[in-house]
Amino acid sequence: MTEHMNSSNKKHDQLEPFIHESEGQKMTSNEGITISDDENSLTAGDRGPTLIEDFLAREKLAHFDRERIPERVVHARGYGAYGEFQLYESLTDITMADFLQDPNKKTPFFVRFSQVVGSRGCNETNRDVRGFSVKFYTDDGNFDLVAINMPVFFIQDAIKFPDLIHAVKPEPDNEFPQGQTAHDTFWDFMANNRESAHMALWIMTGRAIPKSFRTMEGFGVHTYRLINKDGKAHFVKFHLKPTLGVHTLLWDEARQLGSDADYHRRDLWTNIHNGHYPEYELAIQIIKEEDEFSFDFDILDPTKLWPEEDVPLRKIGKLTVNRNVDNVFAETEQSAFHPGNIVRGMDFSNDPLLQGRLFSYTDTQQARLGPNHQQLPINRPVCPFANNQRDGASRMIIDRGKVSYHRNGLANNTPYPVPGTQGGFVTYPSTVEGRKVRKTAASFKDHYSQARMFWNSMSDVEKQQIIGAFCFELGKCRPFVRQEMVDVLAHISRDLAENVSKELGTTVPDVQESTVTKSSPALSLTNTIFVADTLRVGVFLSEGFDGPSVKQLLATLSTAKLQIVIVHDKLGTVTGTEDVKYEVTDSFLTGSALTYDGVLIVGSGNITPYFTYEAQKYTTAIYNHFKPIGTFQNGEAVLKPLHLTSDDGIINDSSVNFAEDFIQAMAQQRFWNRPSYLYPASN
Ligand code: HDE
Repeated sequence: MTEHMNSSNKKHDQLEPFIHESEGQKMTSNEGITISDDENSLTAGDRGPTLIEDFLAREKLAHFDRERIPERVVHARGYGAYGEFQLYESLTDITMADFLQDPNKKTPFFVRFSQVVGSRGCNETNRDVRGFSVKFYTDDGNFDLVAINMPVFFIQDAIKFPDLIHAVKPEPDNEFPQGQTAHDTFWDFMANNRESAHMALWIMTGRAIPKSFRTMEGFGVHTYRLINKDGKAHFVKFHLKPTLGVHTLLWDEARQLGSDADYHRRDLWTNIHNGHYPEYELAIQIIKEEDEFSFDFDILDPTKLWPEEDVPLRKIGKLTVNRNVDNVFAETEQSAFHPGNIVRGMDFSNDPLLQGRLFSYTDTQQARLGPNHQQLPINRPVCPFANNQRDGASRMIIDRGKVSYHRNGLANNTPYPVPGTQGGFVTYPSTVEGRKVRKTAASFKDHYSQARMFWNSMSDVEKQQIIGAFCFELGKCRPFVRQEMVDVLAHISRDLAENVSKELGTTVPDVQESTVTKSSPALSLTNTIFVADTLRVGVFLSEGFDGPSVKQLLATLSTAKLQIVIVHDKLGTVTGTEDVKYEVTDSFLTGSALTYDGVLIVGSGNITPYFTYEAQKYTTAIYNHFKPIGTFQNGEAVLKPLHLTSDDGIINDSSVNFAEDFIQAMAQQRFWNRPSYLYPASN
């Protein structure tokens, strides 16, 4: 039994026999031969050559030589975990999908978060779209929601995907930059493929530099269909909404935090390990089939979103991520997702991007993992499976019997197909008509209206971040490419193009900007959820602090679900009056100001000059990144000499409800009224 064993979870039960423990075992070869010496190769004489007959050394080295498999061509760097999904209310009205019927049923899932561009070892705080793939192990087969953290995509037709990826990957002649979009070929692609104008804005927001996987939304992007038992279909889009809200880094923070390449996986693993299970609500937007043409955009176009104000979200259940993997290679690296993995009660739409994906994913898994990848423990369905497919590399199951064909008499014509009326998967009989053509539908040709709606929906701070991001990204490109992209921006918003141009030395062409005035408040992160749960408070504790009052304060903060990080001059323990002691989590040397969501400076009678110097350095960084600062007892003495120009988000213990006020400030997370020099446009 592993520490994860939970017998009510079918996936955990299924994995259990595959879990292999080496600890406490005698050492053997893969063939089971007991090994007596694992440090010396077999040689002819003490100083002689190694003998080829050394089957033990050969086996060990040959296996090592094959330890790596090809990384995913996109989304190579990713991190996964398990969880359980539970429905809020039955969706029988719109789908037959087995896992969407019974609110009492728990469906296990595996989730993999990823970055699109970088290779497996790239930095996790790079600006990039994030993948959010979920494999639901339903009782009726696997459903994969292969989503990203943005609701739209760069292109409309799958045939352009290799071009997009060639443009965004490191440039082929010199192979840099790694895992980033700030280079010529990417922006040259964006400028010359105008359908990407909307996505260009999304990737310049904080969403492309998420604070953590725990505070990231997921979007299925494409239009799918749900079908009920009467055969009635609805168009739907899938959403995943984190219960902690959507929170992002600032660009300057992302760059500094990048000194830890594992920033996001460390956060996810640690929080799951500590029992702070990330949660996401699964939501759908529904459009009736008869309303397919009622919108000012084509609902099949993946560069368009369905404004939530027009097509409301229906929250249908919750995903709780509650178990780390035992082995990243076996589970996360070998996981294989595919948007074509749908279950009875679902179907695709004609979205041309989705249609192309339906080919690409199985194909890529064949290349990466081989023809039997569905049999790997991580990918197996938890329901029974049987068919006449046989053999191939690394077959894991042993197919018993002579018969591997349909129709047969020898096995009583089994395995047998099940009619749609009795549980078999049936394709929705949508009408298809038209001549074979290679062309973009006229309804797919408006590239600027939703981009403008998105721009209109941003707060001033968000607009500033978008401008700053364009200045950085295009600033890394040659002047020709900068100008190409400013031309695109001018079609969306003249204001945006002018602000970016000021920094880049480009000129704004005289083109008609979009006249769309509509905005969608749901798109602005000022309207996300703000809670204190799991936020990290760096508590700067100096030797000799007032024991009882600090103990009481920290207990209150913990009750509010804040995570306390004790920071001190050095590791070990820090002791206050009445012998109250705390184990130090971070010293000023091992910690990093930007990993705290806020700080609490606790003074004492004997603050050392080193403590003052470091605490002030940390606090300045916290202040410049708009995060809350609390001072307790004479912690104020550390803060005062900094002469901070705004006291917005700075709480001192003269406040009557100090603990509550500080908790509330933590929940607010950023105080934008402070002066900012983070972006050129803010000067
Ligand atoms: Fe993917 N994509 N993609 N993609 N994608 C892959 O499959 C592809 C697209 C997405 O965690 C690959 O197993 C094409 C949209 C995620 O393992 C590959 C097109 C969306 C992941 C592939 C798209 C995605 C992938 C690479 C254009 C959001 C990570 C390795 C039609 C809705 C899955 C692999 C994981 C991975 C192809 C566009 C999301 C090559 C051809 C749109 C989250 O098959």
